[in-house]
Amino acid sequence: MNAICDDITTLSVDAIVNAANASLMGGGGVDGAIHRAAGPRLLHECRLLGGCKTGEAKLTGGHGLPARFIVHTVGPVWHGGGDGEDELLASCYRKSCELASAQPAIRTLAFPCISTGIYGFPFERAARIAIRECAAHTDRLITTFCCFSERDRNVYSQLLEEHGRRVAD
Ligand code: AR6
Repeated sequence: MNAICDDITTLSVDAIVNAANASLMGGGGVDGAIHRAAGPRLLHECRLLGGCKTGEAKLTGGHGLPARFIVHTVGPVWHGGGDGEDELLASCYRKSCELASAQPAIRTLAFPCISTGIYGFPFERAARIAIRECAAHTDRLITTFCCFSERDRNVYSQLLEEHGRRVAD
């Protein structure tokens, strides 16, 4: 697992994850950027999927992206933490890892910081969940956390170091 600061739509990995909404019809933030970069054939493929529930994940092709696949997952909207948000976010990472692991052509996978933009999930709390779930569910995969600011990347780098120390103990 590693953390970088980049535009996820530019990454040459086997699959990127999209922080989508339940309609899978595109939106703002990273979802909008992915749809713009992938082109209209992505929207066409998404239309056939019948949406996606919060905490679930669905796979499409990458179309115009350098990545061959996109895992679309729907994070929870932050309502203060008493609404099952932690478990739903954990489920996004778990289901995304499982879906990617089941596709033999996927070895490298990049995540954006799901739910931490428009959906308002506290950043560090989300990052701890992301690292814990990916560590537990990505035996076969090389996972990158693709942050959108240096500040966010620093949070991940620090938490990944902590995680590495715990694993080594
Ligand atoms: N590359 C990497 N990360 C990005 C990019 C990018 N090009 N653009 C934004 N981010 P958000 P959410 C970061 O709001 O909170 C959409 O409208 C951003 O800085 O994209 O899960 C969907 O349709 C933040 O850290 O997703 C949903 O309605 C992270 O991506 C809703 O937003 C997630 O921010 C989902 O909200």
